Amino acid sequence: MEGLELLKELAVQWKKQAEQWSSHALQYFHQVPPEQIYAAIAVLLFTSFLLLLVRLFKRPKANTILLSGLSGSGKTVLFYQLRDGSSHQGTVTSMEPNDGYFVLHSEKSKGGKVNPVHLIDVPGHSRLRAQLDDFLPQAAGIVFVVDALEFLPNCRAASEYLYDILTKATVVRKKIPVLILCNKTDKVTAHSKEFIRKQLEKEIEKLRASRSAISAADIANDFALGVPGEVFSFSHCQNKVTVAEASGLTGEYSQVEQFVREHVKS
Ligand SMILES: Nc1nc2c(ncn2[C@@H]2O[C@H](COP(=O)(O)OP(=O)(O)OP(=O)(O)O)[C@@H](O)[C@H]2O)c(=O)[nH]1
Ligand SMILES: [Mg+2]
Repeated sequence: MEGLELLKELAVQWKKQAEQWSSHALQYFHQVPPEQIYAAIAVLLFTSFLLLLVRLFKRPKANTILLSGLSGSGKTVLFYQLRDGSSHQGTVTSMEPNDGYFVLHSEKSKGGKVNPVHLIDVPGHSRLRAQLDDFLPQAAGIVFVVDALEFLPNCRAASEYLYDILTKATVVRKKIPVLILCNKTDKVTAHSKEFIRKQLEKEIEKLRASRSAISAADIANDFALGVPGEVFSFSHCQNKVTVAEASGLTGEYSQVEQFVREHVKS
């Protein structure tokens, strides 16, 4: 019983104290000239406005996915599939990048708010490839499309292109993830992604040996690839390099969408 009494007394004391404080505060408030109150409100509004501006102009999060790879690997077919859900059969060698900002076709039916993706298909022709550099600073991920059907004759060229990408300063510094996409798996003669990964690693190992000899004199050129003294493996890269399979033509490209969604948050 005693404890209860004590509690009651405490509560009464607290109530008194609170009342005192609130009346003090009210008194003080009445004493303050209205100009000061207006000034305080103005300062408050101004700072919130500034914070809003900072938020608006903060560098936007990278939401661009680049489609790269040799000419004929199937980038443009894939671009249209991701956008429209159809392949626009009969595409020709691209001369200009396809640049689109859209909600993935497969996500259009989804209710709620879905973030659009900025997708750029960079032509594979060797003279047009340099355009990739313009887009790299905004890239959240790179899909490197490989023709799994005609892989062997193109292995060297694909490896060179991939080597260039993996040693680009922006890619290394920003650790831009790369998805090596083995395309055209609808054909039975297409090589497996494991086979392609191993061949690319072997070929890049050769390039690494020959190029590191050159770049010793020309250090500004490259970021060294791999771990010194070890045979090259994609797992040595600073950025995440993964391998996946797809068939743009027949609409099996869920692993590309997964990659896109992993790096451009919805
Ligand atoms: N069998 C098969 N053929 C494909 C597939 N994807 C693309 N192709 C064919 O490959 C050829 C080249 O496809 P594109 O998408 O134009 O190639 P690209 O990578 O855009 O080539 P560039 O624009 O020159 O860089 C076309 O004839 C396509 O029909 C696929 O998944 N399977
Ligand atoms: Mg194309």
